[in-house]
Amino acid sequence: MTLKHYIDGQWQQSDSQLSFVSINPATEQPIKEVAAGNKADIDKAVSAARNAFDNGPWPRLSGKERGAYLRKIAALINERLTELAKLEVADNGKPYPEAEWDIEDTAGCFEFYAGLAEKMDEQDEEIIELPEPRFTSKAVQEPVGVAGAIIPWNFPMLMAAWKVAPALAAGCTMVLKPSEVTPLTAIALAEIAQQADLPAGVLNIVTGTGPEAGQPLAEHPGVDKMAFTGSVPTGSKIMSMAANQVKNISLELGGKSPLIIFADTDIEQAVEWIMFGIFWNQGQVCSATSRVLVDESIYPQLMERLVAEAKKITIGEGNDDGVLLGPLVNQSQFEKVLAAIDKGQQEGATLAYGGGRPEHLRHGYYVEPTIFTDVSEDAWIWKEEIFGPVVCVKSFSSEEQAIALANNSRFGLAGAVMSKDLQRCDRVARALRAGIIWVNCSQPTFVEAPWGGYKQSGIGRELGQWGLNNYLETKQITSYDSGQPW
Ligand code: TXE
Repeated sequence: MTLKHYIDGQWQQSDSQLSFVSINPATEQPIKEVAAGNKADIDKAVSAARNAFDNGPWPRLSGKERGAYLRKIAALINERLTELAKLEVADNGKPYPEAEWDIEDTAGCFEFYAGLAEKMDEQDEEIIELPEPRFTSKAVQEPVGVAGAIIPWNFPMLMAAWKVAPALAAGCTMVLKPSEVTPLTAIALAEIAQQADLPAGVLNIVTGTGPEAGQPLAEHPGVDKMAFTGSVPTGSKIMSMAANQVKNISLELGGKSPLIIFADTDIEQAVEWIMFGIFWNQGQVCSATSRVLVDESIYPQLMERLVAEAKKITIGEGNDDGVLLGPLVNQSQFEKVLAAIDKGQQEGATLAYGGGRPEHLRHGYYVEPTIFTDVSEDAWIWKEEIFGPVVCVKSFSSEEQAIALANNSRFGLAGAVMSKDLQRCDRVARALRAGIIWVNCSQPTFVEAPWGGYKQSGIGRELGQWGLNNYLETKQITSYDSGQPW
């Protein structure tokens, strides 16, 4: 049975009558057939969202009422936690414990934005002090309207939540297109929305490819705002499509995030954060620690410990006990990562560990944890996002050199610094040109704190109050009270 689109509160077949197959990357076997959406499906979904926004109750409900729906969604996600985590493992390949964090965080994201929706009732307007006593002015916040969201495959359900939860909290209605690589938990989210009695048209989910379903969504004149997470080239296309209609956009794109390790850092801790930073989710993380800069005085010891720990990583099917590294998400990502490793070797970098498909795994898109050293600053593998379990390690001789090396990138999503000298950490954190900086750690992400990139890593911030603001317009209302007008 082909899984359908969720449009206007109903399960609808695709206009195309076509479907595509979602593949389990550990077995390379099909999981489910999913409707292949096209422009006609997107048109239907956008008119449902438009109607729900223009004529339906959603934007007119109080924040408390919207918050109650979001809390119900969170509760239903938590009720299905194990099942959803298993679905994520099957569709994406990640180890089960990581999938469980994702689903817990997905529920947490809906809870958090329920809280912000509730607060909106009290913070409905801000009075503005004017130098002119004859006038009073206030700023009010209103939902942007119909929001479109296009998301990737690395954290399928969590990335849906990062967009759906704040949009709905703000009073927007939404059309979501999940990645064609991992559509299954987004479809489960639609079931949950239906079970939570979310009014029809508030959340619509159309599955399909980027060109067939994503592009008509981004180009649609009925969409007031586009939110996108994915690659730089696709983000750039979305930006051009939005430009034609001067559409509000937010983009969360790739990265090549550095971790700077100073000589006074505990080497064992440094190794732990590097390993987590680059190997969790198979390195398919926009903020992954893909460049490591180490003070030259501790470089040899750190490399020795890093390689020793990488050797211990258990690779295998995400549901198996003790597995730390699952398969990459699909064949194309597998080939892309192996080609990048090849390129690194051709460019003259030293392969300190890994570099291929593990010999004992004959099926599945598995790549060993891979560590490169002697990487030149001009090397492709130093500059470009690989999006796999591949880390480049380089030494430095001064703080200035470390900062310069870290900042010499077209990306600026995240960065990290480790040292016992907290003043130095703060100095370096401020000098790094990136939107997220971790001190003495790497990767921990909190729904309360802003998330987004500098430079080509994107535009705008998600999460926290910043995430809600993405879906709000600010309106000025100024009144003439009394006295001489001019
Ligand atoms: O990304 P795309 P892909 C990076 C990572 C990865 C590379 C390619 O380096 O190797 O991107 O991955 C939709 N109009 N990241 O090809 O194309 C597509 O259907 C509208 C980093 O999967 O950006 C999917 O839903 N939509 C990233 C979404 O865009 C289009 C996470 C992302 O796919 C479209 C993922 C079009 N013309 C990959 N073409 C991160 N920042 O976390 C595609 N899409």
